[in-house]
Amino acid sequence: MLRNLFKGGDKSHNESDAVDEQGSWFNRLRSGLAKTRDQFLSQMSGLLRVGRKIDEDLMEEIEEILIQSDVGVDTTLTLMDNVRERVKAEGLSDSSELGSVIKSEILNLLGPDVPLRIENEKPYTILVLGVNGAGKTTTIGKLASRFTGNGQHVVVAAGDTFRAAAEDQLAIWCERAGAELIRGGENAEPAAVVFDAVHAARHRNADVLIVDTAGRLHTKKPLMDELSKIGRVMGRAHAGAPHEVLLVIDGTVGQNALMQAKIFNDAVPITGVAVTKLDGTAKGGIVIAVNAEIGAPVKLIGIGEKLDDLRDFAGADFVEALFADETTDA
Ligand SMILES: Nc1nc2c(ncn2[C@@H]2O[C@H](COP(=O)(O)OP(=O)(O)OP(=O)(O)O)[C@@H](O)[C@H]2O)c(=O)[nH]1
Ligand SMILES: [Mg+2]
Repeated sequence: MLRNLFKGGDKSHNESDAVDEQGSWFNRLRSGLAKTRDQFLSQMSGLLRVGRKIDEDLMEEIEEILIQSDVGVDTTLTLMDNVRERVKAEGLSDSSELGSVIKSEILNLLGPDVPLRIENEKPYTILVLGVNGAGKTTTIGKLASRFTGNGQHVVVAAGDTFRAAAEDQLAIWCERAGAELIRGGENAEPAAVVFDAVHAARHRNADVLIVDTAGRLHTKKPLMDELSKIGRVMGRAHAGAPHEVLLVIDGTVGQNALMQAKIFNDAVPITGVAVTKLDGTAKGGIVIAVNAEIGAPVKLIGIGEKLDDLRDFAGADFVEALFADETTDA
């Protein structure tokens, strides 16, 4: 069943299912992150072997690996400052003791897990932003399936009206998911389409409204103006909307994605981030930097193109998967 594909998406499954799901979920996560892990862990495990003294040279080598994995300079420095403090406070001297400290400091930076959940708000409105090709429409399709699989009534707004193909792609996903699509046609005013969609969702007593938007021209002011207008229009049509502003980031883009995020955040304050395409990159370290740099938690990660490859982000699982090799307890 569809809802079983999403971790935590179904409260009714029994415990053995949960264990199977958990096991295969972790393996999928592990293989989805293989490229990042291979680069990260192979270098890291060499450094963290027993018998090497913890000194500044070692710390700098670790910093280099983190930066190469696209954790980013600022976040890496913060992380390693925290690690240095722990080493001092706990009087650690052997490099083999560092792994668990690094893991727990990464977890600290990630902050608590904040999964995307439909709260008691009808309709719960999700505005999806991100640059061209980041994975917005795909993520919306996967989310719509997840919600309809849970028996929720879903309306999707085709706010990307710049090209007909964008609506058609969304229409296919909606049909597959059993969600209702509100579209205005090519070149319709996006804010007007979204306004109609909020009213339609209210009128039909929908549980969830998800709004797709255009991604191109993110450096040009008109698109950002258009996005803030969409945000304002949603709030006018339904108090409190948008409840979730989900920024979709392409994990293969690396640090540039964080720069883009700041521009989007100025247009509409972001409440959560989905990092897609982690299966295609060795630079998955970007996930560690998101919360520290954007101030919004990673809520979803994409580790492939299949429906169940969009996952709730769980920091502890992510860190374990990053460090897990054959000799590590998963
Ligand atoms: N490998 C992989 N591919 C993904 C993932 N998520 C999305 N994609 C692919 O990325 C491509 C772009 O995704 P879209 O959803 O069309 O991106 P978009 O942000 O809507 O793009 P625009 O509408 O052009 O702004 C598609 O081919 C998706 O299948 C993922 O987690 N892993
Ligand atoms: Mg799209």
